[in-house]
Amino acid sequence: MSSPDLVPSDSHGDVGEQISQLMQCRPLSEKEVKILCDKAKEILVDESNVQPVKSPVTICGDIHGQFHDLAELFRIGGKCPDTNYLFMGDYVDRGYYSVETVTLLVALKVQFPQRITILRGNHESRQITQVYGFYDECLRKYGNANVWKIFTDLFDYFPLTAVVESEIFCLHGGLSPSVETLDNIRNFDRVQEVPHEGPMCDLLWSDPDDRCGWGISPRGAGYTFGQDISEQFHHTNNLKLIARAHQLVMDGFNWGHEQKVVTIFSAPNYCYRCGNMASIMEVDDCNDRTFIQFDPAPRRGEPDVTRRTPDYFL
Ligand SMILES: [Mn+2]
Repeated sequence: MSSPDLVPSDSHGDVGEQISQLMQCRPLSEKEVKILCDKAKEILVDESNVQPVKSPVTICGDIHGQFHDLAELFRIGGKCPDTNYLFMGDYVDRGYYSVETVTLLVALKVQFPQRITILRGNHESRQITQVYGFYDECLRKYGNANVWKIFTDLFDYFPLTAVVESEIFCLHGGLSPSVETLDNIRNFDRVQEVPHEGPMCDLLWSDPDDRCGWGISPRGAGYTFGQDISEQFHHTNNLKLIARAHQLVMDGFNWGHEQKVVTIFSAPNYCYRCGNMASIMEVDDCNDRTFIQFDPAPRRGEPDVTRRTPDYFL
């Protein structure tokens, strides 16, 4: 049974119109989602496991269904396609608007395939989304699990990693003891559910650590990796930086391993209660990097709903 009050009628299949509708936080119909995801699959299937990306580009971390904060991100970072974007996964779960968030990003991918790259996070998975909110949200908003099935089938096609100008290696989690070179990553078949172990799992689950070498991850998936591991990976693959997401950091970004690794987190006040700032990393056409931090967008129903003067550049 559909929920007509929650899901507006078809916007006639025009992706530009759908993007306008989604920017107002109004989800598409199930039929529109199916057509949109079919188009997205045709684009994503041709992308590499290590998708090459050109600068300038703005690199973003976890969003987790915080739609109004994603709108704020576009307000301060610039709209796509005026600004090129690289998102490093975890679009769904936790927040209340996973449907609108992931549909908007997929619609932007379809409309501007050269302007936005959307990598896979550990939450872009059938198993994880059944526990952390996306599945339930789809049931609530559409009355059945069809939209959840359509999206989780599409997630299998999302690229796992990207490299900006052969310098910045971007991925959701981190390194893997089974991966020495970028060619190792290029050579495996990513079109599958995120496995419980192995290189594809590690890339989406691992975290950098202060301890040297490989460690057992407290998450129960992936590994921790030390500065020695990061340095060896940079050396082998002629890289300058690993940009990754996956961990809440209170300033929105956090350097590790003597600036060989940076964590970027783009969900301000994560889960509407963590009190953290969010950030995005702009890489300009000289490959110079600037972080822009931002606060949560005002939420409906909260006392302060007026727009504040932006102080993001302080
Ligand atoms: Mn994650």
